Amino acid sequence: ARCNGIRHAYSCHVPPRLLVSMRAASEVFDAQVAVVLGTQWGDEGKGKLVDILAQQYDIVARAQGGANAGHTIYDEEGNKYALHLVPSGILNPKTICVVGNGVVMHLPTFFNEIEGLKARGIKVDGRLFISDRAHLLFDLHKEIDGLREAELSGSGKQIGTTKRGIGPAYSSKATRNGIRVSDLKDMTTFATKLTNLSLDGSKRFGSDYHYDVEGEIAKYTDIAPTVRPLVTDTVEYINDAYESGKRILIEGANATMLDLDFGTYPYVTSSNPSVGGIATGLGLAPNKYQALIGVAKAYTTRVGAGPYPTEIFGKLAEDLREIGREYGTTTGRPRRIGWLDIVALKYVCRINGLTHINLTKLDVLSDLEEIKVGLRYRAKDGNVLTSVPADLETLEGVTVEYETLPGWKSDISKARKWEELPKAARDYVQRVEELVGIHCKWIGVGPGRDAIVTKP
Ligand code: 2SA
Ligand code: GDP
Ligand code: MG
Repeated sequence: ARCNGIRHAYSCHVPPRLLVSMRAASEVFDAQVAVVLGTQWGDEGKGKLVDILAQQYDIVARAQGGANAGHTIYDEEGNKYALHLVPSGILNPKTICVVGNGVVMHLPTFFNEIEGLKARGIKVDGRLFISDRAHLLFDLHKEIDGLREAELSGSGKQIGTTKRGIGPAYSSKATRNGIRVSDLKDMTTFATKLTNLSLDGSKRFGSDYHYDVEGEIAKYTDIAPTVRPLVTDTVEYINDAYESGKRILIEGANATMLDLDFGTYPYVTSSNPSVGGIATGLGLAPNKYQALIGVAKAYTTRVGAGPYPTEIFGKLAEDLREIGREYGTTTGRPRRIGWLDIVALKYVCRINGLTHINLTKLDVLSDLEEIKVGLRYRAKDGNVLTSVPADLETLEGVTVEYETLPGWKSDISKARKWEELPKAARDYVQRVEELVGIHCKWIGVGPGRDAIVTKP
């Protein structure tokens, strides 16, 4: 269904009881279950939106990824929080946070994060649950991640991972010798399982592989009693919560262009950051999701290697990197910069069935005379590609055809209402909506919690 050429999720797609008019982000977003997903290569600003919406939700849940994710939030006083494993609902005291079964859990990082939050006055006790089915990510997974990357560097084919052990942890899960949170109930069996798991590293990498199994067993024996009170059958918890009318916000990590299946494989992460990973990573069925919110930067960034058709180089990229503070939240790596890629965005909208978009960091483009958006990929043979190709060589070889839009050349960071944005900025947003066919409901104009405009 289309309204005025634009597919408006609100006016056309959702049941009548959800038809509410919302003028400010603080107004109630009437979806009992909403999912927030990254639509590009990560770092679109998912954490900020989740933090804002969390004020209206009873539960915020993570479903996939691990401590590779870096979700940055600034509170009203400008204090910065960088979350990796703790869901971005934690700053709202009323919200319960759930780490679902699909997340790979590095417990020392998780507890460090919790301690850091407590030290800053955030009440965490009784508000955080982790799935008994979640797989544990150990230092051995980080060690293997580093060794694999080092091995690939010889051929120049490094993925550019965060070295947080993500790929190896999901490998253990798929190989079926992974260790789950529920295994912490019996430390004797745990010790045998970890000793066996470690053979995957020592047999494969020999003397290059360094891992203190005994030390790790001792460490986890210490941690286990602290973990146990948080361990929950989150499948039952989340479904009971849903059935009793609780409002649930699901926080995606990473993004669809980094999806193990739909991303630029092998330059991807090892989970499914698209909607499928939400279903398998939480155990709440997809027919319960009433809103699927895609977060998209008004331009794009990518950290790590891999094809990036609309990438920008030189001074413009450097300027945007500085203005947008485009450095990794987890590793501090400079992010690559590019124009908005409509071909990729449409592909991602389809895969996820997005109902709304949060277009973020529009303020970062404010100095530009003109702004480009990538409209089409033309392959080396001259043909226009109708979607994102699976074959990397084809993707690397495309020429992007752009549309150029006028910039607004004024500060928009104080705008809080749609009418307060300059016409050229509104036109930019409307053009994006028109091209992807989805309502850009929220527009980010700064990193702060209040720096958001709701588009009617
Ligand atoms: P991994 O570590 O196995 O998941 O890496 C595989 C690819 O996925 C990319 N990746 C990310 N891309 C953007 N942001 C991420 N989180 C951090 C952030 C990144 C950081 O919020 O800034 O701090 O560097 C993230 N996590 C994984 C990664 O770059 C590889 O391309
Ligand atoms: P996530 O991984 O999607 O949660 O995103 P990150 O937190 O890794 O990176 C997004 C960065 O952009 C963070 O530093 C945010 O504070 C910042 N940010 C989010 N939205 C906006 C916005 O609208 N404007 C500006 N200037 N910064 C934003
Ligand atoms: Mg991030």
